[in-house]
Amino acid sequence: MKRWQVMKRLLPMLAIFSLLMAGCGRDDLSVLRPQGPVAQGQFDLIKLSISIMLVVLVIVFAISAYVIVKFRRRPEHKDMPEQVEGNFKLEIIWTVIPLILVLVLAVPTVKEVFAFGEDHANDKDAIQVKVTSHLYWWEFEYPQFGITTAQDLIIPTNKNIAFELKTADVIHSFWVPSLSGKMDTNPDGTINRFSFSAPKEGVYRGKCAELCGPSHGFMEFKVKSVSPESFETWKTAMKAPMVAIEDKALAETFKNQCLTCHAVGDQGGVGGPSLTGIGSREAVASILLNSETNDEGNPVVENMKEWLHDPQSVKPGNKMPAPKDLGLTDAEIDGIAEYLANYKLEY
Ligand code: HEC
Ligand SMILES: [Cu+2]
Repeated sequence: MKRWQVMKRLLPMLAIFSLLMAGCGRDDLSVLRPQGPVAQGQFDLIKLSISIMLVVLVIVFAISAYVIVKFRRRPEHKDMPEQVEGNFKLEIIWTVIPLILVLVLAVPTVKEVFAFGEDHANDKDAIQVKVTSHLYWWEFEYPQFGITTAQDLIIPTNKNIAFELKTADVIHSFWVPSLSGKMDTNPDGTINRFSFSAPKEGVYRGKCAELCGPSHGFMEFKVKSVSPESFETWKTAMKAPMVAIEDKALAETFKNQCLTCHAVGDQGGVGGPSLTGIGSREAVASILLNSETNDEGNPVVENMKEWLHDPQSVKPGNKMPAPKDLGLTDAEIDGIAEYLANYKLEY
């Protein structure tokens, strides 16, 4: 193949790669903009190892460039150059230097790994959160408060959050890039623990980081760090009784067809994400972002309708039956969508 033909094939690939990499630069999904102490420690490690590598790279390249220029073959060089075998001093130097570098890397790495795995499970002051991953959604249980929610993990700014991770089906991985590294959720009753904190108020996006099925890429969640006062208000609001649908017939349909799997307030069952206060979540089904502006009016209602009219087109392979297959009419679906979108929690 001629050189330009190779280039013709390589260029589009490079273009696609740069586009893909540009996608990794999202502010709220970046390891390079740490927002908490755990992520900061890990970012410092990245910087340390890259600096060491850069120094080694520059020195090695400088020496080889010097040697290539200085000792290159000249026209007057007719004889075989002197052959050298071994140099004790040099060999010691190039064994000891990497050893020192490895030590410089190892000490903070081990320290950081242990800090990451630090177990706050018995820390009375930490907030305990049991995370259960499901194809394709996240469940968050707060055993200290008797609260279970989904998709948006609400935490106070001033506490360590002690996680206990498990899965309801296959392996997933819990990852909030700006707050900490990844932690797998393993089947067979294995429980993984770790902790982090988010001292600044804000919304941090999380992703499943372990390929788990066709909608893996849509398996997002959000960590919402709020002031301690807001957290208290949120806790109370979560425990309030369910706000029912006004229309009696629609309320009955909702109860029979939806509350079998979903909990709302003090009502409902298990198998699907809790819908309590879903109107104030960051997204519907974790991926239809409610913050994105939308010409058709209230984005929460639009997203809710989009999801309820055809959940499979939003998240292929997800485990929610389409409401129209449950026998709901379009008008009923729209009514429930309005109700859920306006089911908000003040906090
Ligand atoms: C068989 C159990 C089941 C039934 C019945 C069911 N759902 Fe779901 N629902 C799910 C599951 C599982 C999900 C999570 C889908 C995902 O994100 O992967 C879900 C997700 C949702 C979501 C998005 C939640 C979020 O976290 O943003 C809404 C809204 C919802 N369901 C509403 C309804 C309504 C309304 C009905 C009744 C018409 C209903 N569901 C019936 C299982 C069910
Ligand atoms: Cu996944």
